Amino acid sequence: MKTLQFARAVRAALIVAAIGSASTAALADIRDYKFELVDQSVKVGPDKVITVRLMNGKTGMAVPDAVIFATRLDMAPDGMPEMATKIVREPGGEPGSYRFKAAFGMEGRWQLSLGAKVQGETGTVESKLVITAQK
Ligand SMILES: [Cu+2]
Repeated sequence: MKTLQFARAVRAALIVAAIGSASTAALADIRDYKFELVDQSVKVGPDKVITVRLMNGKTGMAVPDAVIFATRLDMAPDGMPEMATKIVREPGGEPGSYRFKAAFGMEGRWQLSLGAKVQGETGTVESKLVITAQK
């Protein structure tokens, strides 16, 4: 009886360990992805196009077909988090590149926040990028 209980306890512990390491691996995987700006600066004005690439840090390759579900562009880096501007997806670009159009109404640093799902990965990629608007 004692042996049987011990065996069950060991099996339960192994299952817990296996689940634990599986979820840790999934989290580590999604953290390998990040967005990066193609150009660090943009001209002040309406209808400016900005391009980001989604990179897989393990392979060094750009990742196509991500589903971007959240975007926000505001001046949080210059102390104006409430100063947000409308941002829309813009078609075109190379695979693994994602383009957006926005009006940059003021010089300074703007923060682009992105949330995305990657095909075949659990979790979400969240990146905050700072782009400088110049005259
Ligand atoms: Cu501002």
